[in-house]
Amino acid sequence: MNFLLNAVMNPQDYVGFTFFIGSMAMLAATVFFFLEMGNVQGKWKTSILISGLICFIAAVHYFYMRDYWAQNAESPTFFRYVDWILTVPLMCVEFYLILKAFGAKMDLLWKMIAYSVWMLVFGYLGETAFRDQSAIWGAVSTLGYIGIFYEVWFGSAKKLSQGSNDPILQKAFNTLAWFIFAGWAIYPIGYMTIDGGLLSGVLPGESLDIIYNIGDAINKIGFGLVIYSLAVSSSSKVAEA
Ligand SMILES: *C/C=C(C)/C=C/C=C(C)/C=C/C1=C(C)CCCC1(C)C
Repeated sequence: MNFLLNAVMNPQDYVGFTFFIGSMAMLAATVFFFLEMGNVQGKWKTSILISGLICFIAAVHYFYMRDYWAQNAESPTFFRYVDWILTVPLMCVEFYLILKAFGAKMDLLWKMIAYSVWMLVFGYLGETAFRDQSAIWGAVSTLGYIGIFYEVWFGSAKKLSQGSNDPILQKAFNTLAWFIFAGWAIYPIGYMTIDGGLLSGVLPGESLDIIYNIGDAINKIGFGLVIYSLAVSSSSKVAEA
C-alpha cells in the first residue's frame, strides 16, 4: 500500500489536488459500479463490469500519477498514456456491447480500437519524443479522433442505433455520442497548452494536467453512469413486461 501513502503534497498545489480528487473519485466510482452489477439484468452485467474496470484502471493510475506529480512536479505522461491506452479501447467495447443486440459486428469494435490506438500513439509521441513539433503530431492524432467521431455520429455505430427502434438505447447512445464530441474535445485543449501549441501563451503550462484530470472525471465516470442508467432503465422495462 506504500504508493497510497508516499506523496507529500503542498496545499497550494492545485494540480496535485486535482490528482488527489481524481484518485478518490475513480475509486468511489469503481466501488459503485462493481456493487451495482448485482442490480441489473444479466445481459447488462458485462457493461457495468466494464464501467467499473475503466474507473478501477484509472484509479490505480491516478494513485501513481499523484505520487509522481508530488515527487517530481512534472506531468506523469507515461502513466497517463498507459491509463488511456487501456481505458479508451474499453470505452469502445462499451459501444460495441450496447449495439451488439442490434447487429454490431466485431469489425466495428476493431475499427474503433484502431482509431483510438492511432490517436493515442501519435498524441504520446507529440508529448514526448517530438514535443518540439507537438502541433503536427497532435494534428495526426486528431485523425484518429475524427474516425471515432465519424463512426458514432454518422457511421455504422450511428446506423445501428437508429435501426434499433429502442428509444432507451437511442437516448443513451446519443448521450454517449455527445461525450465523444464535447467530453473528448477537452483533451486536445489540454494538449494545445504544450509550448508551441495554439494555447501555450493563453493558458499556463500546468493547465495541461488539470484539464486532462477534469476530462477523465467527466469521461470515465460520466460515460459509465450513462451506461449504468441505460442498464437500469432496460432492466426495469423487462421486469415490468
Ligand atoms: C479516459 C480517457 C479518455 C477518454 C481519453 C481520451 C483522450 C483523447 C480523446 C485524446 C485526444 C488527443 C487529440 C485528439 C489530439 C492531441 C493528442 C490527444 C491524445 C490529447
